[in-house]
Amino acid sequence: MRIVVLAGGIGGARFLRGLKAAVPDAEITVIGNTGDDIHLFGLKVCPDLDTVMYTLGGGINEDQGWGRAGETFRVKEELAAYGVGPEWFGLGDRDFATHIVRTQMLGAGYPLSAVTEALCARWQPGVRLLPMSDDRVETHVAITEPDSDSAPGSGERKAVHFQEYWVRLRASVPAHAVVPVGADQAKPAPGVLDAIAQAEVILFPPSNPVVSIGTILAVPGIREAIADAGVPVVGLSPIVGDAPVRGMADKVLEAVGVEATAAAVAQHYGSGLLDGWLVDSVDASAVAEVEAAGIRCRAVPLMMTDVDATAAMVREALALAEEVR
Ligand code: GDP
Ligand code: FO1
Ligand code: CA
Repeated sequence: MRIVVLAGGIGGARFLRGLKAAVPDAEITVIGNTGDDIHLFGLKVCPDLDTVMYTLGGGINEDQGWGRAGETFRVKEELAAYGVGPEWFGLGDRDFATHIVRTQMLGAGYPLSAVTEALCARWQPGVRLLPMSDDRVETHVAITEPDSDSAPGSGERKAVHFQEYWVRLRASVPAHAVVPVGADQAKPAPGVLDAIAQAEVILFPPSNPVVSIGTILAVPGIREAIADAGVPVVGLSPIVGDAPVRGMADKVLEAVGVEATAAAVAQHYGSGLLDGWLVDSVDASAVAEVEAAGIRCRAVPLMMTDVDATAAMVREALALAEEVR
């Protein structure tokens, strides 16, 4: 079966591990979010692509969900000794090598899609991992800078990179707006539209609906291709019991005027895009509202506690896809 999955980082990667277990012979194409990408120390870092690649390739730090297992931070310490930051972003020594290879290849003229393929030749993730675009897209968040000891009463309104919002500020202040800078000018990467057109089913894992899947859908042509593919599109809620399982989805949903509930996220995607939606069993009362919005909905356990539980979620998603086909 040809399956296309739109993926952010941890939520997408863990879901994909369950998908590979549930459907071992599936031909899986992953369209990865690159809106979280950031240039640091002269290097291009692609957190969500790397999280998928390391998770499926067996190199992930399992407890953290991002970065490499067995990581050390010598390079970061040496940079700090030169006074070179940012100190708030934890780039490890093993991970640095990935960014060096990527940046070297980009500098030599290879597009990000070719670079990603080259990196995956080592990790063998067992899926075809495509960046959503080869063009630079960077999600920025409009905030009011919180007061600090060094800058009391600054209260400055400004835009910061999404990583700064999440990793430095831990989403501790409201997001006034979330902007995928460059998305409107970006083209889908080679292979993206073809994979969507040839898919037999399209899945939205429980990834962040704004800064992961929302960013991918903001690349002109991708949303339209999914809506026009004529195959079931089924999503799984990242919101369980009116809160994200982890991360800051509630904060960025608020910025786009969407309630942090499983039903509201389904309606945010809309019946023009989604055919089916899974909510967690604790949100069973949301099923009627989602179905009233024209999206077939079921309540099943949605906690990705281990690969077996995740594979069971995948089977429910594929069963729902067959119901709406
Ligand atoms: P990120 O890029 O690392 O933030 O990862 P994604 O965008 O792919 O996924 C983040 C989302 O995954 C968050 O909104 C979480 O609520 C959701 N998530 C994480 N673990 C689980 C889980 O076990 N079950 C469900 N339903 N959602 C989860
Ligand atoms: N997340 C953190 O919370 N703190 C970090 O220091 C951090 C470093 C980091 C380095 C490489 C990488 O690929 C991911 C990293 N992440 C870090 C995770 C990542 O930035 C975010 O979880 C996601 O992009 C949020 O959507
Ligand atoms: Ca991410």
